Amino acid sequence: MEAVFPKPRIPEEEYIYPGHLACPGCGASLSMRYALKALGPKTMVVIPACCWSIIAGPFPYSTLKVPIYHTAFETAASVSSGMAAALDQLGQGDITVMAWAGDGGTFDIGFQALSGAAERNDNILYVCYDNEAYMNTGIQRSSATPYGAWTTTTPERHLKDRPKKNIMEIMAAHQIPYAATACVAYPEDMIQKFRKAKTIRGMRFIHLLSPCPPGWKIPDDQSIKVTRMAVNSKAFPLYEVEYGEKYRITVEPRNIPVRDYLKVQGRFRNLTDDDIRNIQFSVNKNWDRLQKKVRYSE
Ligand SMILES: Cc1ncc(C[n+]2csc(CCOP(=O)(O)OP(=O)(O)O)c2C)c(N)n1
Ligand code: SF4
Repeated sequence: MEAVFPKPRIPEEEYIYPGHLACPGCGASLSMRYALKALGPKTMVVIPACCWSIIAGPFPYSTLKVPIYHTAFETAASVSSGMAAALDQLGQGDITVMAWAGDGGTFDIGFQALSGAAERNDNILYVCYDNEAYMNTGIQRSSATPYGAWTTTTPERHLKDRPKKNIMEIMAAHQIPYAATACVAYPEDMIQKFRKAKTIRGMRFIHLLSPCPPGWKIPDDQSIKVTRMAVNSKAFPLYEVEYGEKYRITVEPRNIPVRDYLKVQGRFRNLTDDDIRNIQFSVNKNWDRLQKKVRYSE
């Protein structure tokens, strides 16, 4: 008898053309593909300087079937706020304005504009695709780079010695209507979060872990597997926060040791057993804290 498979819940419509300029296995390009499947054609995308400035292609070409506005590194949020206000004035407030920035453009250089937009509760969807370094300019450390990672500015014997900035907690502290983490290894979860974000008015923030084979030093065909390990080791929990206080875990992790996630990536090749124990300790601590917040929300 022929097997009957359930209908996939991922929309079939494509808003990204094949043949774009990302490296093979790039999580940031797949992230955009899923995001637009969820948001649909009434979307405008604002892109500051980052890998996506290249992936989108040189003017007048475009990888996307929706409009893109390329802007300066630090201005994704302020440009998006202005566009959303203008669309409101034109009676086109049903268009989703999506800022789409890397971790450098979000955690670091674009942070002031992002915090301003969040404090004003501007009507934008701000998405950070986080590949945990400044990849476009050759793998330099950002404040999203995890403790112990190799980058060109945190080379061997000078590995990153500070923890990753907790951007979700910072955004939650602005008490914005919606903040969520997501990743390409769980596309249904990701699409559900983008759909939810689309229905909310005001500031929405989505933090996407986006694997980068050259930056993480993994084979091109391992991006999804490695990202799934990030979730299952609790290094990158999948959850959402409403108005800064209602926390919900959306994918229950399988509880694998963080060592398994670190060991498959060349950027963590220099870690000692002690380093890995310390990382496991802080992953456990963050996970406990998150669970307490979930319990407090109930
Ligand atoms: C004000 C300013 N400083 C530096 C640069 C050079 N620059 C372009 S892209 C980039 C790195 C972007 O990193 P990230 O936001 O993490 O995105 P990714 O490259 O990883 O996609 C830098 C430093 C710039 N364009 N503008
Ligand atoms: S460097 Fe990394 S983020 Fe940039 S296009 Fe290549 S795989 Fe994607």
